[in-house]
Amino acid sequence: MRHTGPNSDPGVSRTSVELHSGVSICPPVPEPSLCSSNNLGTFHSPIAGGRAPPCGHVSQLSVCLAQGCTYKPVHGSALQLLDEAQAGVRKLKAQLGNLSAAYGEIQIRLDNVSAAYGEIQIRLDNVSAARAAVQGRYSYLLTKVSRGWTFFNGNFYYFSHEKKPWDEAEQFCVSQDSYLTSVSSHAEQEFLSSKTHGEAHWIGLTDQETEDSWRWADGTEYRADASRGFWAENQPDNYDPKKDGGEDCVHTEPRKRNLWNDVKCTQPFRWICKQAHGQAGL
Ligand SMILES: [Ca+2]
Ligand SMILES: [Ca+2]
Repeated sequence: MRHTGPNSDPGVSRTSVELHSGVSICPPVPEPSLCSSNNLGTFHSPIAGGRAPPCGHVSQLSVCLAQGCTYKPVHGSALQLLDEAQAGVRKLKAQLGNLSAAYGEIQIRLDNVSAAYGEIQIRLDNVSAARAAVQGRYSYLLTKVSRGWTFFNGNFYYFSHEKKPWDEAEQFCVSQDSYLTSVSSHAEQEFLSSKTHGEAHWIGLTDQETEDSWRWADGTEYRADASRGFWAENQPDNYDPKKDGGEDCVHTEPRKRNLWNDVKCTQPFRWICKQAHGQAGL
């Protein structure tokens, strides 16, 4: 059998292929191949030594493929480019997935860094506040010392050079955010004694409200048994209650190793103020 076709375009081969026994042949292509002209690829005939017609109309190409022609896209063809583009898209999608994962991890790390920064900021604020507090306390301590106060065992003490009755001395101490001193230990008694320099000083012990019911001006509990060793011999004696109501205020007696003696509250003596630990803020 022989196929012939029109030859409207001499630049395009219009091959007529003889049918050999047992081998099919692609049909002739009436028009120049779009595939060839578009350089999409090449059809190959199953005939030995033969050549498939160039790509033509879709219907003829379908017939050719049905008869065993194979198609091989040329390098750089649109189909290959499409394959490469699809491969590129898949690669980009994969990379996008990786980027998304990396972005998520970076976001988590940023959140962690942000949280750590916040914690550090809080600690810095605490350190700044503590530093300001220490500076404030240091400044307060310097001010107290410059005004004649002495620091001992967590408390500030003020030893006056003036002399006043007990009530006025107590008013002075209160005006300085303190009280006439209490004495709670032998160490404190010895410290006070060492600072009185042979002068009697009021301390904050009185029984003005109720005779023989002693109380400390600063609210410290008076303990008779623990205080017994601080009293001078035969004191307190509330001497001569018939004359001016007896003795209700206590001073240190320098002639008796600065031990305590009750005397009349209206007598003028030097005095000792104490600003306790809590009041001193230290
Ligand atoms: Ca008394
Ligand atoms: Ca007395």
